Amino acid sequence: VLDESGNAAPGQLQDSKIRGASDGAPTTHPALLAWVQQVAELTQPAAVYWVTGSDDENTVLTDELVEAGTLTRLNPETFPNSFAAFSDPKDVARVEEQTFICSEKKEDAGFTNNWMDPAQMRTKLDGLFAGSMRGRTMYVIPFVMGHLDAEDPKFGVEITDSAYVVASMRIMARIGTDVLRKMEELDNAFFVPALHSVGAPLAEGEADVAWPCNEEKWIVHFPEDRSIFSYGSGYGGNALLGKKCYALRIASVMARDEGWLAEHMLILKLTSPEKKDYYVSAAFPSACGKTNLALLDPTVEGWKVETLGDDITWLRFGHDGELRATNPEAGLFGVAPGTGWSTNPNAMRAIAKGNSIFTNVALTDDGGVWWEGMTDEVPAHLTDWLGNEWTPDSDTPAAHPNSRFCTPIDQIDMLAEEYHSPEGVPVSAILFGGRRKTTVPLVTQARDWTSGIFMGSTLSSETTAAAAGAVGVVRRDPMAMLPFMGYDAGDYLKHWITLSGKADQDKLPAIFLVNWFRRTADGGFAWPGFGENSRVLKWVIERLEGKADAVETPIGFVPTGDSIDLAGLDMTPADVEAAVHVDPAEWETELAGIDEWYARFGGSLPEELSAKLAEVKDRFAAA
Ligand code: GTP
Ligand code: SPV
Ligand code: MN
Repeated sequence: VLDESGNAAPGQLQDSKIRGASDGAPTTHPALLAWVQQVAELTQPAAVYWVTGSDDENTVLTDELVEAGTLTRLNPETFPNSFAAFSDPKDVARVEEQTFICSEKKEDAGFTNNWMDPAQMRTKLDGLFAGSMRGRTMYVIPFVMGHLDAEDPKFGVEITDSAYVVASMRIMARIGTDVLRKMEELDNAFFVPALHSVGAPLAEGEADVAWPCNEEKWIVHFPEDRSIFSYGSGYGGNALLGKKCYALRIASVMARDEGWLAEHMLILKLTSPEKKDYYVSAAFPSACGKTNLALLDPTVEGWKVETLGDDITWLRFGHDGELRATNPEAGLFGVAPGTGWSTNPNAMRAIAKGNSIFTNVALTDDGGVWWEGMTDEVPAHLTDWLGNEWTPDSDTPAAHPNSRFCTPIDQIDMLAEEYHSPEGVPVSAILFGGRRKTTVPLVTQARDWTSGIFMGSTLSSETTAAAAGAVGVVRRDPMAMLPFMGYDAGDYLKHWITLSGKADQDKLPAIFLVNWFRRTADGGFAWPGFGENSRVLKWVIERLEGKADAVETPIGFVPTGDSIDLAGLDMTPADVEAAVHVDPAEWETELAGIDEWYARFGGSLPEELSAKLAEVKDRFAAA
């Protein structure tokens, strides 16, 4: 049953009751062995399986998931080695109401996070996890966020009772035996323990359901311990614990303590017609356009875009004082609806190579997948994400609005080679953006670095289907991190200010605020978006080069009507002027909203930012 490394062979399991979870385990890492043993005793799985990450193992696991009805195998000719999963209809998005930061002190979690006393929470979790894996296999997934050969690799181990999570984590992160060996080599390195259970134990002989989960869901972080507990959900950011839970919430706390930044950002590389390379990071809230911008197919003449990351960026000031960005992930967990051959051909080409897991999309009659916006032509017949017959006359969407594709990042043809470099890339510009129908211009350049942090701190956006709850409500989402800051929001903003204050001020990136979602009076988009956003990127870079014109407004610099390249686009400079218009009446309301927002920070708001707010108000008053 065990191979030479002492691991169970693919598809064969260790029986935890007979031998104990750590007997025959493929590691000598003492803290890991002890934790696995302790979790097995608490959760009582039928078997323990140490994940190697091999292709054979993945084949066995996905075969089992197909057998169990969790995965549907797609047509191998059109979607090789690809699968569709359909979740419980009540388990379709991150659950922010049930997400907790259990710091020792309540004020360290801050007003943006749910908090519970850690001792009380531990008692609660012990109760929930006791016996929670009965009748199931407990999988142990060693993983690293970022590069295995990074200077200080960030290890984690996820224990989960969901094979769907194992198959998805294999796409989203570097996992398995190589990681385990590296942890051992580095003196049995520290790892973030991340415990996940769908919270659906099986009694002897009880049949399983396709998507086990629990009505009760808890996504809990202990920032001081650097540990994660997730109970009751099998979906995305709730369950793939390397992603939001580790690489943002826990990593943001590590970053605060170690002097770097963990951000909800994409990274892209732009090459100008003069063959100069620039790297741009952009923070937009969930389902507000990061993946689309990262994979942009430029429409503007002579410019090239390559991608490095689409969701999470770790930023460090390098030895030369420049801000360097890396992507800690290995896959895309992208919003399916709106991703199509016309809007995002690079994503479509990556998906078409196979090796993908789709969740809550619709199925075509020939064993493929479909979602709203994938093709201009709507199929005459589909099976919708709920398993119902669907035709274009149906009045519900075929795919859930938060349906996702999960695809290895190295299947992207336009992946920049620098993705593979642990040193990362120097960032020239940072964009903050949100989804706003009014008020916020297409693009605004911050007057200076601190004004840019002010823009980030007041970022606002309409809520989307990426989180459970109402959609379309405007909320403040500082640096697009509202659901992902692992500590007090004021301290988080202060960290941006103090960290950058120590950096080489001449090398700080320029900061811009963007809004692809502004509407015109007739309700249409004021800007065509998607590939056309390359025209805005061109303006951004030309601002850095001192080549593009701008108009000064109280909130910063916006393009003149003719400084945005409109060649080949059915738009006029007057349309650009409308898209970047700063309306004093709208801004009066906006500034009142910012006042309310800042009031919520109490004493923890950095005074540099209240000073910036006063400055913007003065500029409006003087205008
Ligand atoms: P998360 O993965 O949830 O963090 O989302 P994301 O920020 O990567 O958003 P994504 O790029 O997946 O886009 C979300 C939705 O916004 C999709 O339905 C897109 O079609 C739509 N979208 C993205 N970019 C644009 C744009 O430039 N203009 C318009 N109108 N819609 C866009
Ligand atoms: C987001 O909601 O920002 C996502 C999807 O990227 S999830 O992984 O579910 O967090
Ligand atoms: Mn995201």
